[in-house]
Amino acid sequence: MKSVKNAIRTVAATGTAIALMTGLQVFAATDSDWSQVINAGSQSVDIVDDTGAAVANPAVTFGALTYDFDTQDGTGTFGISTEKVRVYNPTSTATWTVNIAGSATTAVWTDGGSNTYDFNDVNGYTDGADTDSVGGQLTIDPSGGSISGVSGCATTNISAGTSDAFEEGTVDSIDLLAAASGAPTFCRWDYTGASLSQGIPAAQVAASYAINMVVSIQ
Ligand SMILES: [Ca+2]
Ligand SMILES: [Ca+2]
Ligand SMILES: [Ca+2]
Repeated sequence: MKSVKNAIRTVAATGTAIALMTGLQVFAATDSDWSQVINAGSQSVDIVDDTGAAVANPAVTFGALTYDFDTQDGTGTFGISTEKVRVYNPTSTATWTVNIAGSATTAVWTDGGSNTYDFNDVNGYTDGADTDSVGGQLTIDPSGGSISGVSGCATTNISAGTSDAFEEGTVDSIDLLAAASGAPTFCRWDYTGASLSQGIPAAQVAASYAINMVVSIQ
């Protein structure tokens, strides 16, 4: 009789245990579903150094010239190993264009005083029908530059622009490089080597001149 009681107790205890386990599985979830969304970023352009760090104050120094009673041309290069144009495309859109423009269409090279010359005169070395009264014209030829993918990104369907000269109100920006349909997405590229040629008016006063140019992506 005693052993039968024990058997019943054992069955009862097992039954209780089963009921408890069933209750745990249904009501006390110990696993949780975590989620993380990664949104696409925005296409952008920056000037970076050879380590990929942003350059605080990018600059181009044209080769020094000597005063000339005639017209002459200053030359320089936009995009060098320590100041690369870096294009960021953290999106699924393949196409973009990076161009360069004056800080204003009415900008001129200036020595900070009264001496200036133009960067976008359709007449070239002499003044034409634009807002200022000085000649001068800047030509940019990106075609000989080099494009390299960052972190193994391919350069498929990415190409440098062609030579063009600024003309106030007509050519206010010049394309440096562009990605056509089929270019890689979620990638970065570096560009260097755009040739610059600035036509300077005859008898331009000897001084140190500056102008500010801006790169942007569309
Ligand atoms: Ca002008
Ligand atoms: Ca002008
Ligand atoms: Ca003018």
